Amino acid sequence: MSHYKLYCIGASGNAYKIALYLNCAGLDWEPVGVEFAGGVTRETNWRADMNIMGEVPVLEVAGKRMSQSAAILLWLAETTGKFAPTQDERFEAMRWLFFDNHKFTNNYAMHRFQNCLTPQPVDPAVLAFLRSRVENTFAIADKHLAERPFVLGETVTIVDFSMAGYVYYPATETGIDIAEEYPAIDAWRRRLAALQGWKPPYDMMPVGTSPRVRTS
Ligand SMILES: N[C@@H](CCC(=O)N[C@@H](CS)C(=O)NCC(=O)O)C(=O)O
Repeated sequence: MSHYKLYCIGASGNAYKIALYLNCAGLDWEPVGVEFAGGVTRETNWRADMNIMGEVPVLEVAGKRMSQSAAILLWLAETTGKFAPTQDERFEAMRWLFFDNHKFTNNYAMHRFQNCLTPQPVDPAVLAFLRSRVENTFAIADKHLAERPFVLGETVTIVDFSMAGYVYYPATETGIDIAEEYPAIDAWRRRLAALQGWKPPYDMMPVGTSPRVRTS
């Protein structure tokens, strides 16, 4: 049995943050599928046993279960030393992790969900609102990444894995073409994709049940 068990689904970019970290760090891990599309994360027992917050990812290590990708990444960096920010970088790491959770990942993931994962097409006004939030946030990250190879500077850290959660899902799902619209984010994600251990999300987590991707 692997040391790290990641409860996840292919469609979850928040889970991908952890999967990508574990694989690039060369750690002994396995993805464990969650029946997400069947609604298991809403069940009382699942919440009691796995995560009171009703979300994936959950990381299990030696009987301990943890949720919230940023908290998990911080814990992994502290316990393994891999891709850890230096002491001097700690404040900056937290700043970008909060920015990622509140805006960078959140707006993009919401836009993708409404674009292709809801059972029925949504009101175009909803997509327009979320797109404007993504544009604002991605412009900030694009400017930042135009001036340095990785989020904290010269070295890959957990912050890069956090912000990379959704950037490899196809533009047909997200409805936003990073390669076309955000050249610095595109160059950054290609630098990360050159890391040993990198794989795209659905290859990294071919488990569980994800919501069906709508094509119209
Ligand atoms: N801030 C959380 C977000 C986790 C999250 O939103 N997970 C989604 C899948 S990507 C989920 O399980 N959603 C279920 C729900 O909101 O009911 C993290 O970083 O782990």
